[in-house]
Amino acid sequence: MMRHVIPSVIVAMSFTMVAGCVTSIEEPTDEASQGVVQCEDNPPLVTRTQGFWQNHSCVVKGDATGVPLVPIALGASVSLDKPSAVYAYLDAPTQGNKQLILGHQLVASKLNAKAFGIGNVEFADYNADGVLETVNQLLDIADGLYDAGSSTDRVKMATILDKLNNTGTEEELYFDPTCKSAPVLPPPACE
Ligand SMILES: [Ca+2]
Repeated sequence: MMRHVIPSVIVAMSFTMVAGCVTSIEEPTDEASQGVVQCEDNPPLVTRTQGFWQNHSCVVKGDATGVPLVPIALGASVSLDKPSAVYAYLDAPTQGNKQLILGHQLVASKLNAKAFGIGNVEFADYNADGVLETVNQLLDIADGLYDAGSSTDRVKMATILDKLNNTGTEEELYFDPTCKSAPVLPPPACE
């Protein structure tokens, strides 16, 4: 009896192992051959500052990633449609204008979210309810404050977005910021 049972168990096990191996080997091969890049649930928090975005209009235009990063909306009524508009907006002196102080950081944060797919990254607990807001949630709140927010709330949000924009500056870029190399598509965002 044992002589019959053991071989069949071994045969069953080796089929399972082969099936497991085939599955794990073929998936990445298929993705690589199709050029499909999987989204990451926890992508690295890559960011660049206002200064970077002001000085890399070619990236804003889409020459580095193949995807234009404009238009960038601020609240419900302002839209920066061209790289030159982004440059001019970031170049305007704030002179203590809280809406503009927030707007500068908001533009940079939205460019970071678009370029680096960091919208779903949890970053800061703006409303102090013990739960971190994601970058996208913070951007939504910031849009509302841009349209109609107190000076205090605008400065509070600007400070958070400033921190965001400075947090990932040491992370490597996946594209050539001089736009001299072939464009590299941005990583897909996870739903
Ligand atoms: Ca919260």
